[in-house]
Amino acid sequence: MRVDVVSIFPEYLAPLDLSLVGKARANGTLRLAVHDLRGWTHDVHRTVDDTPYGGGPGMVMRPEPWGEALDALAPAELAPDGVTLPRLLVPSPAGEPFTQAMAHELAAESHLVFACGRYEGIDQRVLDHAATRMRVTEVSLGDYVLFGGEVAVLVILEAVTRLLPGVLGNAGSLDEESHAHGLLEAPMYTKPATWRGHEVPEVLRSGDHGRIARWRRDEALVRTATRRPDLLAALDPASLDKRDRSALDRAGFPPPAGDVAK
Ligand code: JAH
Repeated sequence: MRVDVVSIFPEYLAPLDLSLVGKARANGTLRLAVHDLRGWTHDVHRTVDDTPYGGGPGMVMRPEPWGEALDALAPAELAPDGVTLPRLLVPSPAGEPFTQAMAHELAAESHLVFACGRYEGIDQRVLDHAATRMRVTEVSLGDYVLFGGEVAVLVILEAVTRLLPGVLGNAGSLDEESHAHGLLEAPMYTKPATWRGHEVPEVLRSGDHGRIARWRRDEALVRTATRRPDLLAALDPASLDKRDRSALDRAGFPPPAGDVAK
């Protein structure tokens, strides 16, 4: 996968050299380039912002450097595979929520371009014009405001890179992890069996794989009901069988209405 990131603080993206994202870059799985937006300015002060039309506080990123950057990185006539339009991602508190499902979607793309805004954001016409030759998605990591989009890009690229073929190997199972099945995961433990007076639950040391699977499923259900009632409510009621419902009931949660599986 090819990825281009445009920012006025390219050094903010330095962590992408590290850890497993850095390894995916080093072995060619991820062809990532970070670009300084100011390289597409022409005035002596390399200006990237200006005052907002209509008034108000703060500054807005001016369109001209962004237009040149996107012309250079995603020329209209030259998609990498000659067919698919590159995908432009713009982190913004006004974007659509980033989810594990979106991470999977992005991991299947051949070319991503990230535009990191600062200040009050990027002139809207940059996105409107880009949409004539790229697929544009404004994306939010959650309901809070940062100084700019750079940290959001770090998060998104970490979530996407681990889904690229060959990055995880068999050590990490993508279909058993949190959010693959819409539930939070059960707690995990390792040795020693007793630590500072706290014991690992007996069931996990029993060697009874059936009981262990049931215990983990119950923990996942109760955790999800407690911490993320929104996720529980979004489950297909038919994905909960009688034992699931009884686990929720024993913990004092009304199971979602609907047909019971099995
Ligand atoms: C802030 C440009 N949802 C996290 C997030 C993403 C981007 C921004 N803030 C929060 C942001 C200022 C300018 C982007």
